[in-house]
Amino acid sequence: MSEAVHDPGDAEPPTPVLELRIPEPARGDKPADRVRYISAAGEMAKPALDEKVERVALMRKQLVRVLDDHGRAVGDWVPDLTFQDKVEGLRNMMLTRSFDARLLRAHRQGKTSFYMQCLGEEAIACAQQHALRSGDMHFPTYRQQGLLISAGYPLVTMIDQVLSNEADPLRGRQLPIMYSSKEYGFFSISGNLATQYIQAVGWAMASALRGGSEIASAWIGEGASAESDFHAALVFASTYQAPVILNIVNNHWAISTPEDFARGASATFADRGYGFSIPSIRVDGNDYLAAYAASQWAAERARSNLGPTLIEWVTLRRGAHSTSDDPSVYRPADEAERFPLGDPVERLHQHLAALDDGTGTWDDRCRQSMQAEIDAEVEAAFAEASSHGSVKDGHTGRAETMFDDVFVEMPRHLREQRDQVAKLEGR
Ligand SMILES: Cc1ncc(C[n+]2csc(CCOP(=O)(O)OP(=O)(O)O)c2C)c(N)n1
Repeated sequence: MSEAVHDPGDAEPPTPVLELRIPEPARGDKPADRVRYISAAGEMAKPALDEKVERVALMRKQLVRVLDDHGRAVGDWVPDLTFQDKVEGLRNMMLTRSFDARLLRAHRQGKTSFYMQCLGEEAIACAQQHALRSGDMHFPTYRQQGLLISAGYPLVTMIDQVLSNEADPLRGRQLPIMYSSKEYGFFSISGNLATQYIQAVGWAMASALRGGSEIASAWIGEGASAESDFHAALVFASTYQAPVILNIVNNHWAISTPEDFARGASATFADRGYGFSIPSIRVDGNDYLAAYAASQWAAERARSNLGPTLIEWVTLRRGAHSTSDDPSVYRPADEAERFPLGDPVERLHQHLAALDDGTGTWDDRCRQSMQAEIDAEVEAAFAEASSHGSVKDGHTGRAETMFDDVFVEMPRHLREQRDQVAKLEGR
């Protein structure tokens, strides 16, 4: 306690001087400290869909895990996935990783101004996409490209968007990587963090109001969960029991800010949901099978009118925040190596290779040939998109189209401005 203000002539006890708690990074050196409360694979029981929030309270502290250190799937949460489903899951994660690597290279080659990868976090989006249905709507951040890729969205169109070329469906109006596709259940990404959380809850409420069967899935990073929009979304989601999955991807870093800052005095991010009476669980985000099972559980709860579920996905951002960031100045180089939950691609590969239940065979050679086929697919998509040009070589949408797609009938002053732009550009 700080020095007291005390007048010797005063009979009252001294009043303590107020102190403000300034958060300090509290990560210990032991790898386990990074994740807090690591449970063993299979340790967490799977509750009934309608289990009371108090009875799943422990799950906001612990960690749902399915894959053990030997790649075996154990416990109540083992999902009902075929061998082929799992191979497809691995392929989607590898495709996402290969896509990211190619676009990162494109940035280094000066072909795009900006890129953001999701290295190390692929399992979460890829598995959840597989657990949801067509018609459901994701409200993603910039780190869920795995949703689009797993849904089979054309890679060429994604690259067209990153290059802001003439084939970019968003006509160069969005920052590279801020995709949008209503058809693929991928709501337009907003650069303003957390806005998508309230939009997701509103969309879910509307779906229920009109008697639909589609659910929403809200996505946020742990850093952005400190924004007031996140809390407002939880008020509405819990009050109206909206059919929504509330994902918090805890990848341990918000650019250079460690997760401790946004978490504040809570022990976990999932703790946040409990205060709103929302069943809240922590899940090993690098375990594809756990990610699928938890997403399916939350989706079924939403579809059965049991309301929202909050999921804190524990993972690690293995790469830089974006191409504008240099993590070597604020975090140890061996962080990914020491991270106790490993790598999602390696773990699902290990699981497939260890399967001895007769459902299928998988080995390093299968993986190598899949990798070669994926890299060729990405390279071909890149070549095709590049043939549409890029903003860098002037092959971009025409400036006067910036006023399109906003009003049913364009107001007169905008029509005039559009014509002026066209004239300036010599059209
Ligand atoms: C409202 C708002 N505040 C700040 C930013 C700048 N900003 C962009 S990304 C980012 C970090 C977000 O970290 P997190 O939510 O943990 O997600 P991650 O990038 O780790 O996936 C910040 C501060 C922004 N885009 N919008």
